[in-house]
Amino acid sequence: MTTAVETVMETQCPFCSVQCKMKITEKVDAGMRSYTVEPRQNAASEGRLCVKGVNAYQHALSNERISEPLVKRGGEFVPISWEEAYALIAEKITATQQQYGHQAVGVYGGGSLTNESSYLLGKFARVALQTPYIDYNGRFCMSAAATAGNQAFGIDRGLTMPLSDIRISDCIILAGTNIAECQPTLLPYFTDAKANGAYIIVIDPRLTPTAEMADLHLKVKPGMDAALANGLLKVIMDGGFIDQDFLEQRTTGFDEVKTYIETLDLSYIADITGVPKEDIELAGTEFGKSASSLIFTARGVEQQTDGSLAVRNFINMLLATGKIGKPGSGYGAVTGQANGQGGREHGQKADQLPGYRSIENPEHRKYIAEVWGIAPAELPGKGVSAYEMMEKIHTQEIRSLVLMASNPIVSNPNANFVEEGIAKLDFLVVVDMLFSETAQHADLILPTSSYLESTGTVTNLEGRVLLREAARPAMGMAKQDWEILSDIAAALGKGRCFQYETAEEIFEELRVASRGGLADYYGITYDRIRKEEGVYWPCPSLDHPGEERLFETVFSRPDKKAEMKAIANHFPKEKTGSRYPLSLTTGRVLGHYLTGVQTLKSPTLEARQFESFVEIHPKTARRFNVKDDELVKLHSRRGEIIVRSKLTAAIREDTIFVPMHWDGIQNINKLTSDELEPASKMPGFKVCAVAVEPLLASS
Ligand SMILES: Nc1nc2c(c(=O)[nH]1)N[C@H]1C(S)=C(S)[C@@H](COP(=O)(O)OP(=O)(O)OC[C@H]3O[C@@H](n4cnc5c(=O)[nH]c(N)nc54)[C@H](O)[C@@H]3O)O[C@H]1N2
Ligand SMILES: Nc1nc2c(c(=O)[nH]1)N[C@H]1C(S)=C(S)[C@@H](COP(=O)(O)OP(=O)(O)OC[C@H]3O[C@@H](n4cnc5c(=O)[nH]c(N)nc54)[C@H](O)[C@@H]3O)O[C@H]1N2
Ligand code: SF4
Ligand SMILES: [Mo]
Repeated sequence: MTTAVETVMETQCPFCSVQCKMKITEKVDAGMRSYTVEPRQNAASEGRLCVKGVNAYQHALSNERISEPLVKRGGEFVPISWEEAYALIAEKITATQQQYGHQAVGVYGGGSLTNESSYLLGKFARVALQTPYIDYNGRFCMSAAATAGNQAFGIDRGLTMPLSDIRISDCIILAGTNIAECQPTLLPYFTDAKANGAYIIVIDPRLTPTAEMADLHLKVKPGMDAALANGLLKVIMDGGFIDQDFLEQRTTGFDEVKTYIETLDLSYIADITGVPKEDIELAGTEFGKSASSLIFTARGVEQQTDGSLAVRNFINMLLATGKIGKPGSGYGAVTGQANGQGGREHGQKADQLPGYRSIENPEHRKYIAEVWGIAPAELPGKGVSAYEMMEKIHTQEIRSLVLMASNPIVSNPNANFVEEGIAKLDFLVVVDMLFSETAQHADLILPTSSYLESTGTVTNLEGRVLLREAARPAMGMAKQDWEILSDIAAALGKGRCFQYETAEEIFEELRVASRGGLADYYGITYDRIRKEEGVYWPCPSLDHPGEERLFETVFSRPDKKAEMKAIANHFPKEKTGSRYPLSLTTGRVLGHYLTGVQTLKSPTLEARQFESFVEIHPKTARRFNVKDDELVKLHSRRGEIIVRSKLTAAIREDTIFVPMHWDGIQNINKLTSDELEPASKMPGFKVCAVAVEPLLASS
């Protein structure tokens, strides 16, 4: 008789920014493997898990994992040893750089990487490759909110307050955030707030599961949030809800805002935003009269070519009423990816050095050069944003690319153009654990560890630094991301600066590198995280508790005040018209994650939803001769795709919605526009002009 063998893995979900903890038990009995997944208590998720977390073991243990280095020969991927892989990279990168210069090699990262790996990726680009060209997928995620936070407050931390403030707040605005599907384990914070009497306002062109919970749903036209916030500011000012003392002591710029708002007419705002005037009045009054208020924004507001401006206008509402830095009041940009927060602090960004330092500031360069053991002059200057890197790939200014933790052919806007560029690269190295559409174009694929097999810290949406420890050995020949980077650096002759045995050693260096910066991790250690179940940054010393609530007494700008700014009404750049009559907006569904590489490899999640769809209002469908549940063609100025129709009155009549989780013929980014917001370089994923027609003419 055989006895069953059980392996217990204590881990943390690889997907969204809540970072729920869980226990996975693998049971092998008579050759049969089975798994049970249980949530584990932790502060943010309070012991909850969503359907993605419950099934996250499936892709990680899938037999489709890449488990050895693969080189493309004659159009086929064939296995090679790590030594051969490193030798090939050294040969190709050296050849590119000798012929075209250091900047001909680019590095592209992602917000799934741990703090240790994303820190090292930045160091790898600057020290091992000496290239200015590094950026990452967070450019498409948090960049607009980051720009707004840096400008208004002087710091970019997603939530200015702990999650526990939600339950004690009197009025909560959720603008362009679909918590119920995108951070599902946080939903009870909001339903509890509602049970405690909070008034909840959701701003979204669709009646989402999040909007269903609201007291008031403002079904805004895509791209019109900044104007809507102007309308709300008008109601707040006309109602006398402003906090004069706070404005005088803690802010600058209010007079400019006031002067502009006084020129506005609420009926006109109602007209251009598509939100009835009475609803704007009701929302502004509820917000204004509440004793405490929170505003959350996510990608619906931010992934626009005015993303940072729209966010600033929501921040204007909080500042005008003095509702920040106090219990139950504050601003939250709901971070997206597992390490979307930490991944944007330690040097993956084109213009950034660790600790949120600037690569253009001589003092900052000097400090980091010293930590890295190089001369400041050896540090390259600033690079360009993620999509701008794709443009440089297209023009072949960048000829080789090291890609780690992203699938840009599916996640960048104007995807046909991006794919054309990627196909031109002389040499593409992809570090991944699964075959993404982009990995298919690689010359070399290096197998990385999944979340179950790697150790490192991630910073959740609250700014709380958590430790995820390896729960099982690496699959096959896979290594950890930071090991791969260190090994490549050694192959390039830069091993001296990349001598690490463990992730903790990298974290120890990161602590010092971030010390004194805006995102100061110096006081955080692995031991502290283990004992305290996570530590908030900023945390400048070992005896500092970490800051849960920011801005209680001062803001982080040099003058210690928050900056208000008038945001003039404006419209999305790409207009609908006779050829492209509808606004397309894009986003997510509960069961899938980003470009679907991981969740579509999970049989349970794939079965829930195996193909993409377009949400279209029944009246609009009739207008364009589209029936329910049939294949339709969508096209924009940039491309076309085919998806299945889903008729629903939950969406505005002038808008259609398609999720982003599918590639190939269902890749919605073949349609989206590459117009970028000047300040943040965020593309307008959430609005472009499209046409819809049935795939087959009806008989
Ligand atoms: N299930 C699931 N969860 C996820 C992810 C996932 O892929 N799947 N991804 C994670 C990541 S990386 C991120 S960034 C977050 C994203 O989290 P969210 O930003 O909440 O998700 P989205 O669905 O992209 O967009 C949110 C809402 O914005 C609305 N919207 C569209 N256009 C507009 C507009 O012009 N104005 C307003 N006010 N709203 C608009 C959409 O209808 C949608 O309901 O989710 C994280 N969690
Ligand atoms: N139209 C439209 N486009 C969008 C958006 C939208 O709302 N609408 N949202 C944007 C947003 S917010 C985001 S965040 C981007 C995300 O878009 P992508 O950056 O393309 O994100 P993923 O699909 O997560 O791709 C991650 C890849 O990294 C691999 N991976 C996962 N974890 C690790 C790891 O630890 N190490 C390594 N080496 N690899 C790993 C996965 O297997 C996968 O192949 O998409 C953006 N694109
Ligand atoms: S996807 Fe997010 S909410 Fe769901 S289990 Fe994972 S971390 Fe938690
Ligand atoms: Mo994201």
